[in-house]
Amino acid sequence: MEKKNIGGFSHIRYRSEQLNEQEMEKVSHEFFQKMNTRRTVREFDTKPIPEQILETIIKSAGTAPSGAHKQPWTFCLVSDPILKKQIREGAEEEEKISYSARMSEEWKNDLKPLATDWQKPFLEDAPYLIVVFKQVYGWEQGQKAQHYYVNESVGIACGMLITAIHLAGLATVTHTPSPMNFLGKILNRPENERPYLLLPVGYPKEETYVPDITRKSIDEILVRYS
Ligand code: IYR
Repeated sequence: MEKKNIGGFSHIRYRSEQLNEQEMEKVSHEFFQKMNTRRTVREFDTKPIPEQILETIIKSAGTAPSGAHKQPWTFCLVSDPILKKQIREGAEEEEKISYSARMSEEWKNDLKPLATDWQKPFLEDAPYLIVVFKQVYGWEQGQKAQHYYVNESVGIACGMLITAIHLAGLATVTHTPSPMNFLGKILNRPENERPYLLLPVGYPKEETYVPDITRKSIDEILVRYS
């Protein structure tokens, strides 16, 4: 390994895998096609999945870039049925209030095409829940350590997590019960960790339906400055 000392810190030579333009086009197009088949799923099969697969998926999320490389994330992998039930009950309690009192009429109208309501059976049906926590600060050698760009870092890691779930042929829904402090209590998380996202992971139910909606076209999302 070729090493260099830069500013008193060890650096290693980086070599990226070089593709020719034809290969680049093929690989990026195939990746787009694969990603374009991802859909948010709200009905899951209870069929078990080897835990090693979930561990590898979480390792992929852990490769995300983060502010000052602080890696300000914790991924809780929940398969214990008692905890899943408690999480479902906690989420439904909040969601019931959200749907009946906290969400605006415009918000509820916007959600109509998605056919969601306060009931969250997927939190018990899916064999795993990944509860992502952001660390608003860390602990290094017994000292409080500052974390930077925590929301951005954890958001990027969650994007990579969702990608890894999809590439494994599994499904998820980005569930954000609000407020979600019940998650820290149920999972007994330390004070520096705040719940960020709740992802049930499993096989989609054999016969399930997703909204017949389309994605914005490239012309709607891309502005060129050439
Ligand atoms: N958090 C609620 C409501 C909800 C809000 C949005 I914005 C969505 O895109 C979907 C649902 C729930 O999970 O049902």
